[in-house]
Amino acid sequence: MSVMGKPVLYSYWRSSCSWRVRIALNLKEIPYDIKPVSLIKGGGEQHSNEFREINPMEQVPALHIDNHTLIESLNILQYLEETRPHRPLMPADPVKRARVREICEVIASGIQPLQNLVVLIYVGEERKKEWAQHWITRGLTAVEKLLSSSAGKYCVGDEITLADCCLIPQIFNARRFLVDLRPFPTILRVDRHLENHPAFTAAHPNNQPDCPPEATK
Ligand code: GSH
Repeated sequence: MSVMGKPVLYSYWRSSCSWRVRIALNLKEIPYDIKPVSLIKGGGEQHSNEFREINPMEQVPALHIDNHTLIESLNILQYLEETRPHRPLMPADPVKRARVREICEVIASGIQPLQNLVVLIYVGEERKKEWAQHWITRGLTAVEKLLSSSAGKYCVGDEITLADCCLIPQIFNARRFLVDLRPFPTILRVDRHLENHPAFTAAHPNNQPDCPPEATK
């Protein structure tokens, strides 16, 4: 008999990388518990000795699942896809799969790391907004170009894929840093199609147990 309990997601409410995984868990209807890790409190719980044992990169998310603890959001998404294929988030067609992966990579490697908390602290309070706007705009310009040939209702065709799990949190971050999104009509169209989707809404930062009440006002 299996003694495996519910998966536990180490997550921070406003973390776009945690949000990617929350969306996929919701879309696949996998029940999970959240263990909040505050990236702020006391200089950041991600830097504690206890959390460093979970993720030596001192970042969220981490997912405890099937008696293993996994780190790196794209790796986690892929594991979920391989072990829980019942609600696929990758297309069957190899070219479309490659399109999904390239959008995920551009966001996960080319945009998000440059707006990460450790990086913004290093850049400094004075320059951080301009810095984040510059790199997010540059990255979304590439994403818009990719979507102009791949998107239907969603990032790649008319089925929700892992690319959408990565894009929606990145749009939230763009808005947070007051990036002008008007040059990105395809990105905005995909966003509109997903803004009221229950799996995305439930994963939204404002609906997380560790979201501070003042953030939703
Ligand atoms: N490549 C990692 C992934 O995709 O999981 C990046 C994870 C990451 O950057 N997480 C951010 C974090 O924990 C939140 S979205 N930052 C902590 C810090 O900057 O101190």
